[in-house]
Amino acid sequence: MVFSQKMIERFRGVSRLVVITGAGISAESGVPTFRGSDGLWRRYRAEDLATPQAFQGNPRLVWEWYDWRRRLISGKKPNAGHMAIAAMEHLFEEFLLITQNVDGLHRRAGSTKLVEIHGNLWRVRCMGEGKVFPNNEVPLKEIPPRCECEALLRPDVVWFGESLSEKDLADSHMALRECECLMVVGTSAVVQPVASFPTIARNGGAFIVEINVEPTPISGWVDQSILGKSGEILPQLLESMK
Ligand code: BV8
Repeated sequence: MVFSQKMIERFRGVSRLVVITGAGISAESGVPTFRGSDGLWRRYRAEDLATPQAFQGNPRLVWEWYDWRRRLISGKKPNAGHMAIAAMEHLFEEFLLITQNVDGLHRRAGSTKLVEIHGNLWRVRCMGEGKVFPNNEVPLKEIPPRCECEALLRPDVVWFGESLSEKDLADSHMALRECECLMVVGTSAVVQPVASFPTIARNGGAFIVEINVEPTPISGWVDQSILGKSGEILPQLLESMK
């Protein structure tokens, strides 16, 4: 993959980088995406099951879906794309990774400067007391799982129709406004409010690069749209940044 000279020079001069990732970055780890043709989850349509209403109506079904995803993800590992992003956080004075993924693979790859803006399916939240704690049981011992206080536990993720954490939004908006370069990797750029994050960076004057295997609604206006697999492109991009 040959990057434009303009892009390589642009990266070399950058001290503040933000990266946004979606399900596509985990595809090469064998984790299906939500909306792609390979998406095993299309049978379940995230929009139908990842909602408070679905959980209220049938917590068992929703937890069976998450238990199935947790079992699938537990057998996968971060790919070269996750590893490259983890390495990038040491190359820039200011770096933030904003991931929509709840699979935990960025953390396992070593990323520390990250916002898991849709939560993490390896954490659970008590519906009674609101307490959040890790749960790595694979498979879950009981479905739906319950807290010691007897209340139902839910996955500590942001469902459709739920607001994102104010702190995550504030941290993300500040980084997007101030960054000199934004990389948008492996997202169909349709789920709000993250789908509007590239516009915040553009309004702040950032150079925007997209990496995806197919065009998305932002491909037409970003500075550089790279068509390719993130697991192949990101390691090459990392080399060109050094
Ligand atoms: C909110 C966690 C304020 C759970 C997820 C009506 C009622 C209520 C809300 C709405 C409404 N209409 C619109 C909304 C807003 C809604 C929304 O955006 N809906 C969409 C469907 C239009 N958003 C919300 O509800 C958000 N909250 O707005 O709060 C509010 C409150 C009340 C009422 C109104 C507003 C909350 C959204 C968060 C939902 N939670 N996940 C879980 O995962 O179980 S979203 C889910 O989608 C995942 O997080 C996922 O990451 C995310 C985005 O999808 P992508 O990551 O982009 O994945 P996708 O499969 O789509 O695309 C993969 C891409 O990778 C593709 O482009 C593919 O080409 C590419 N790719 C594939 N392989 C590779 C690759 N690229 C590179 N390399 C490869 N190898």
